[in-house]
Amino acid sequence: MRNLIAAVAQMGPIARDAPRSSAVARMCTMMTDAADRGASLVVFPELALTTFFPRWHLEGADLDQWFETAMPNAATQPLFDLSAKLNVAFHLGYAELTPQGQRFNTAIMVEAGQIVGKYRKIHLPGHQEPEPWRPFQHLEKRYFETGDLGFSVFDALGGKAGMCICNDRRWPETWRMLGLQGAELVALGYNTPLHYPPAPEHDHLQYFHNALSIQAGCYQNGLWALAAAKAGHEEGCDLIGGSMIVAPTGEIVAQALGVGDEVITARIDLDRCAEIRRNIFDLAKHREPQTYGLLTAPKAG
Ligand code: CDT
Repeated sequence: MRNLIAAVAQMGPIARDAPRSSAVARMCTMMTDAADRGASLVVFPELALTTFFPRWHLEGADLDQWFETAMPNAATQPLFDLSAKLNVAFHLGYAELTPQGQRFNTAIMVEAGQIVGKYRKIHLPGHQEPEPWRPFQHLEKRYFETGDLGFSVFDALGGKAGMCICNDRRWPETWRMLGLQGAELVALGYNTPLHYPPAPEHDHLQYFHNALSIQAGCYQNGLWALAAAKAGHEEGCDLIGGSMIVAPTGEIVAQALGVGDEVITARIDLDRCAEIRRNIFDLAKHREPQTYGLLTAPKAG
C-alpha cells in the first residue's frame, strides 16, 4: 500500500465540560467520512479528547481528570472498534498518566486495532509557573515531562512513519531526526493559539509560521506530512486552523478552509519521497555532520 489516500480530521473547539464521548463521537463521524472517501489513515489533533487544559492553572483532581491512564479505554474504544471495522488506521493525541505517575503529551498510531507507534512530545512550549498577566496560561512545561521515547520511526501503512506534536513541528531537528531514520510520512496534531502573549506582534503570522514549518520540514527531508489542528474559539481562546497535507516537495496538496470539524484528503504516493531524497536532499551523500557538532552540544544557559 505505497500509494494510499490519507485524511486529516481537523476538530473545532471542545468545551471544558464536554465529555470525552462527544469528542470521540465527532471523531467517529469524521473517520466514517474519511473511509467513504477511500482513506486508509486519518490523523486527529493533539490532545484531541478534551479541551486544551494547559490554558488553566490546575492542581490535584482538577488536573488529573484530563489524563488517560490506559489506551484504549472505555471512552476511546469506539474509535478503535470503528477503525478495525472500516480498516482505517488513525493517529490520536491525548494526555497520558503512566502507572508510575509520569505525565506526557502523547500521540499514538493505530493500525488494524493495534497501537503500532507511540510518541511523547519532546518540545514542550509555554511556562512552568502561572503567569497571571497572561489572558490565558500555557502550562505545558508544568504539566508534562519531556518525552522519553525519542523521535522513532516505525512500519505503518506499507511505509515508514513517524510522529511529532505541535511545537515540535517548528524545530528542524524534529524533522531531520525523523528524516534520517527514513520516515516517509509524519503525522502531527496541534493546538496553536492565534494570540501569542509574549510577542503579540507575531499574531498575524501564526498561519504563516505553521505552514512555513511544516512545508520546510517536508521539503528538507523528502517526506509527507499530515497535520491536524484543533481550531476555533475554544473557551475564550482562538486556535488557528489551517490543517494540511504536504508533499515531499513542500507543496500543500490539501488544506482545511474553516476552523470547525473538517476532513481533508489527498492521495499520497510514498515513493515520491525519492524525488527529493535521491536528489537535492540525499542525506547520505550531501550532509556534512562533522561540522554540525553544536547541534548536539548542551544548551547554553
Ligand atoms: N500546543 C502547542 O505546542 N502550542 C504551541 C503554542 C505556542 S507557544 C505557547 C505551538 O507551538 O503551536
